[in-house]
Amino acid sequence: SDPDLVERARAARAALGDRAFVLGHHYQRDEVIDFADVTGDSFKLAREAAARPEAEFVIFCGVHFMAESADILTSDSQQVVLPDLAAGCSMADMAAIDQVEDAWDVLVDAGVADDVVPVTYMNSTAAIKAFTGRHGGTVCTSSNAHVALRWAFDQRGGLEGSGKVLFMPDQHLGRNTAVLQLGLSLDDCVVFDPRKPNGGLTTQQLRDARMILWRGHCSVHGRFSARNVEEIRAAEPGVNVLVHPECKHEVVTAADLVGSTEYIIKALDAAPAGSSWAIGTELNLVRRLAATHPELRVHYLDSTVCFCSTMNRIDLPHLVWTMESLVAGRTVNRIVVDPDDAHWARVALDQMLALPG
Ligand code: CIZ
Ligand code: SF4
Repeated sequence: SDPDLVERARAARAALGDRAFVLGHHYQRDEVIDFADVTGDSFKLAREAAARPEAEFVIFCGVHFMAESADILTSDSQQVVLPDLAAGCSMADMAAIDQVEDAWDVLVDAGVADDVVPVTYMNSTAAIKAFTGRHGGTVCTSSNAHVALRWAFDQRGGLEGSGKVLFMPDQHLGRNTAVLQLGLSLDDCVVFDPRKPNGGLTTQQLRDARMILWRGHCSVHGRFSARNVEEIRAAEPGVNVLVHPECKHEVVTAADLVGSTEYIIKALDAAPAGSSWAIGTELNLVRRLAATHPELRVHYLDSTVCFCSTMNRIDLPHLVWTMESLVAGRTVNRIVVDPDDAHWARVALDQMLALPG
């Protein structure tokens, strides 16, 4: 990157000192990660932010829903700042609160709402987390989704009972977890499409379903296919295929290992020298893993470039502008969650933190 900008970033960072804490998501560009005080997945970063009450400014290098979670978990006097407000998440945007409220009305009309416990992935707006809290559900991450689902079914008599989960917004994480970790069948899962009347489902389908999966997906992880797995196995005998659970069911079943970004990082840290890996997650992270593990053969599962375009919006110019503005006494791009939503989202986040294991 531009040496001038790097110099300006260093100067602004030094001027802010302990007043600022910079968080960097694993999918961020290297030029941004270089200035992160801590790196992590969305869950780890939200907790790191909450553990820094002395920081006046939390500069969140990630996407909008992550900055919202940081605002919910930090104190009112702390300001959470997102260096580019256009850094959204297409998956989170696939579940708008009015669509979810309408979907709940469909469940009420079908006579099944009392059986349903909502579970929302961390990758959702604060409004969806608040909806989940108001309806007695929980947030989950890709590491604890199986625990969250078991807990949700236990609220309605266990897996053998007649309870159901409304899982938002990622249909793939919901399906993969229900089928591969809870032992439900694909037939137990239906997809609720908010663009269709009644979600595109009959009342009977809603009554029979155990998992009502919101029709959302990640535009990065959703691109990998079973063919990518076949091709890398043919090209690279002995390769270990490791993918994120936001990938399609066909990809996850074809892979050798499935796990969150933190899991992927730990798996490579523990991998024997000389072993070969094909990773199905965001490209900034895979490139960094390849660079930090010269003793391994690290491949990208899909040879076509696949960054998360919104993660990539946070670049060094935006970070410099943000830090220089704060140095000059101007708070820019502050993320503030509506207090009522923040309260109920916190209820759903606290429920996740109280899950066993
Ligand atoms: O796909 C993402 O954006 C992930 C895995 C986020 C996170 O850190 O949970
Ligand atoms: Fe959203 Fe996918 Fe990008 Fe993550 S990688 S921020 S889920 S679009």
